[in-house]
Amino acid sequence: MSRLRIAVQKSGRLHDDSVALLRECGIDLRNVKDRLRTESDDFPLEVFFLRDDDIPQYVEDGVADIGIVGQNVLLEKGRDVEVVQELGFGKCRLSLAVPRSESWEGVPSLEGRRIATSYPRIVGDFLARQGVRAEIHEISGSVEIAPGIGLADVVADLVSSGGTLFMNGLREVEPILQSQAVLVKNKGLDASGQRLLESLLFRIRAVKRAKRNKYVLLNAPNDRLADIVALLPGMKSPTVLPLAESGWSSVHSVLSEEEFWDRIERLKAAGAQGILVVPIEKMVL
Ligand code: PRT
Ligand code: ZN
Repeated sequence: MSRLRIAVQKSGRLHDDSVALLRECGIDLRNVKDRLRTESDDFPLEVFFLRDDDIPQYVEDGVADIGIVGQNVLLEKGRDVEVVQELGFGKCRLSLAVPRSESWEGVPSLEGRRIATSYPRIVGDFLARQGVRAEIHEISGSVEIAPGIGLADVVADLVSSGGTLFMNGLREVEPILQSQAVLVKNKGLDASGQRLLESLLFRIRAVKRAKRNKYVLLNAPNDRLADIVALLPGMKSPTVLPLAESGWSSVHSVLSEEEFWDRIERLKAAGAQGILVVPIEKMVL
């Protein structure tokens, strides 16, 4: 295989983040606007721009070797592809929502009711697991208007901020699925394709890790150094360098997003001063 072929959404909510991720991996793409395909000069990658609904099938059929698609679409299409990496963008949930004026008595109360959704398979499986029989009406867009026009009693739709449901007089009552964009691969990818995928994954993981972490520099009085260093994990261990002013050191380390604020407060309390926090572009372990 000379080039790895990746399927990416042509336009829509996943397009920009997908292209940005490839660019952050050092893969420059020429002319992504209004194109059906493009190639990269600096990585053996060919990009197909498609509707997200078609991506699972293209990857299953091997027309594309890999693809970026939402877990919601992947589950709905039920295609036989392998998820190789969660990408952390395109986050949303598929949720049940009812008109705000109505009470909610739980999933069993859906028995015999009409549910409008673009995700009949996921919703159907969810109801079957709960032993509830309801009428699923598949509609391809503007699901949120279905109760207002008398088409359904309840909707199951994607939600991120909740603004769309709110504006349509609906209330989110039950999450069915949490979703984000994932990288999928064709299960029969050959050895050279697999090598290219590994190299792409190596870059993606370095970019993702870097985003989750910050580089921290601070000044520490030497008599407090032991306490301060103990608060900083670092990639191996923190770097400690003497400052020009005697009795002081500069300490450099890496902190993850989750522990960040807690550690910064404890570092200050332990005597750290002049704390600088800097973004990291790539992080290779
Ligand atoms: O043309 P194509 O078929 O490729 O695109 P599309 O119109 O089918 O999909 P698109 O671009 O809208 O979404 C692509 C993917 O983005 C989805 O499959 C999800 O994986 C992911 N995603 C993340 C979302 C949302 N967030 C989202 N909020 N997809 C859709 N929405 C819609 C939702 O359907 C509702 O209409 O946004 C509205 C709700 O948003 P809030 O913020 O008001 O709650
Ligand atoms: Zn779509």
